[in-house]
Parts: sequence; C-alpha cells; structure tokens
Amino acid sequence: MANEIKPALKALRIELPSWGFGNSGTRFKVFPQAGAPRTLYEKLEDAALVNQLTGTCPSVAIHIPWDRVDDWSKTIAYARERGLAIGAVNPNVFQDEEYKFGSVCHRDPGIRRRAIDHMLECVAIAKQIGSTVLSLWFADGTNYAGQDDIRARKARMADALAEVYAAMPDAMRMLIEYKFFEPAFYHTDLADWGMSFWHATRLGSRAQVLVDTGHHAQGTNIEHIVAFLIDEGKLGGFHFNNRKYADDDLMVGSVNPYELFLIFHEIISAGRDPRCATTVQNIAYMLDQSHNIEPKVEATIQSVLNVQSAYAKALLVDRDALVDAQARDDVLGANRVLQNAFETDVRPLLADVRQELGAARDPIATYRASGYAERVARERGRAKSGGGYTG
Ligand code: AFD
Ligand code: MN
Ligand code: MN
Repeated sequence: MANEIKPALKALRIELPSWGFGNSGTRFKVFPQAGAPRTLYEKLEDAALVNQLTGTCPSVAIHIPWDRVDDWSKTIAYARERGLAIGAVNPNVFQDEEYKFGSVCHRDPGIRRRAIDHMLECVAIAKQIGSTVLSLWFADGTNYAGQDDIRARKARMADALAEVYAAMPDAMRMLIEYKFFEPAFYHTDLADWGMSFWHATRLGSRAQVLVDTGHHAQGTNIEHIVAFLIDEGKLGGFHFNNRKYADDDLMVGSVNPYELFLIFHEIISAGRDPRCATTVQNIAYMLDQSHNIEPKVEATIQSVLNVQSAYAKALLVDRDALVDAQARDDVLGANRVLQNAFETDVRPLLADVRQELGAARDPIATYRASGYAERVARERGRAKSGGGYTG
C-alpha cells in the first residue's frame, strides 16, 4: 500500500502565502521577528527554501498592494530561478480608511468603485503574471444591528462580483472566501459557505468557494462542507490553518490533525467518483497563516509536513473495507477503518518520498542545521513591518 500512494504524495502541491512570512500579529501586538522578509523578493527567498526542503510548494500567493512591484517580469524571473511561480492573486479591500464601513458592499458608489477597480487591477496583474486564480476575501459587514441594509449589501456584493467575473479571462477562476466574524461582528456579508456558494453559482462555473479552515465556529464539521461543495463542483480551494486562535492563524494540523485527515478523506473519496474528479484535481491547496510568536519559516515547513502527513494517512484509508462496513451498517467497523489509517506512522514513507523528490528527508532538522535563520537575521535585521498583517 505504501508504495502505491507515493505518486499521489509526490503530486501534492501546497501554495505558500507571501504574507505568512512577513511580520504580523493580533490587534493587541505585533512582535517583529529578526530576519522577517522586508520585500516580496525576500519572501520568495524564504518560500523557495520551504519548497526546496519539502518538495511540495512550488508557488506563492501574493497580496496586492503589499506585494506590488514595478516590474513583474523581474519578479517572475527571480521566482523562476528559485523554482517558484506566482500563484493566487489576493486583492486587499480592507485596509484603506475608505473601507471603514465596507468595500464592495459600502453604501457609497464611489467607494464601491474604488474596491472594484482594485479587483480589476488584480485581474490585470494575474493576467500579466500568468496566474489563474483570483482569491477574494472581504472584511465587509456591520457591527451593530440596524447599521446598514443587509439585503441592499447583498445586491451590491453580487453586482461587484459580476463585474469582476466578466473581466476575467477564460482560464481564470474566482475563489470566494467566507468568514463569519471579524472585523464585522454583527453580520458579515459573506458569513458562511452557503453565501459564497450562492454568489459562485450565480456567477458561473469559474467561480467557486474557498474554504479557510479558520473561518468556522469551533464545532463546525468542515469535512461535511467540503464533501458537499465538491459534489456540486464548487470547492475551488483551501486556506489551511487552525482555527483555535480564531483568525491570525495557527499552523494547520497543530491542534486537530484528525480534522485535516478527515477533510482529505472526503477529498480523496470524491476524487474517485468520475463526476467529481475534475473538481478535485483543481482544488487549490494554500496555507493562510499568520505566525505571531513562532518563527515563520520553520512554522511554514511544519505546516507543510502536517498537510503531507494528513494527506498520506487519508490515502491509506482502506476504501473497500469502508464501503463493506457501511453496507453492513457496521458503525464501529467503519469508524475503525478511518482510525486505522489515521494511526499509521507515515513518517518513514514521507521521508522516502521527499528524498525521491530531491527534498529533505527531515526538513526541520535540515533547516535548523542550515544556519538560514541566523543568516537572514543578520542580513535583514528586525524590520518594523514586513507587509503582513499588522494587527
Ligand atoms: C484575512 C482573512 C482571510 C484572507 C486573508 C487574506 O481572514 O483569511 O484570506 O485576510 O486576504 O485575514
Ligand atoms: Mn484566508
Ligand atoms: Mn483568515
């Protein structure tokens, strides 16, 4: 069994967020880290190392305007030399003063225009750099009952998305993220998967839902949402992290690796259904983490290892035995099939896989022994801000 799953493990691709490397924090405090990258180039340098050690992360998502550069061709060449491509483009319609009461859902058409124009600029950037994913998250919502007209805001969101969707080339997908809290706490305009799903359905086949694992209430069964969305051809991608810290986001798999395993189990099961195979093949796996107290490069490596591990265990599920137990209403037998896979020690297998990919058998040990953290701390110093979240 172990050898059979090697090709799938080697094909796994996880995109790294540029903003995961920069200094970041909560609304209480940003703790600047020595060696945090100050420019997109330095973020790409860090990402290239993560890819080199894990063999799994050949692309980097960017956030505009944090990562805006004058000459994209130079950036692409720099990335390519380091084995990287630029991945999803993330507009930012939440940090400017103008967006205090929302962006695309704002009652002022001028502010809506500003937000839409920024998203159109991101479509243009994506075209220019050959990226096929536009990844949207909105801070839009209200904090007080009565603050604005919820149905009017829904219509404004729909209009804005339609305009941006119409500007996308055929090869581009729009991934629509949802989040039920923060910075708006009374209502958010895209509060859950159902609202993103509704907008995506209305737009067309190139609009899909992005599931950020951190954006759910604590008890939510995310794997159920995943299975449902795949079945409808509407799961476009993930932002992996752990939700224990709400947002601003802990490493994926650090608190509940079993949940991550169950998510992959649903994905792999659906992938075997010819009706769902294409959707599953196109799922964009991305990290969306914001390391506040932990060293960023090492945390990113650890996150990738956690994903590799959950994926490997899910690939090991004995699906024939599962189907058989289900057919006999053997509740505990079925559950045990999953437990057995989850409890398998996949570390030796993953070490072999990484070695065969030309990556490190033990990426953390190799990283720690490399002196990279010490070198960039010396070279880059401790910058006050690094283009990540600043609280
Ligand atoms: C925010 C959101 C969301 C989004 C990210 C990038 O919580 O996770 O993906 O910004 O725009 O923190
Ligand atoms: Mn996210
Ligand atoms: Mn988030």
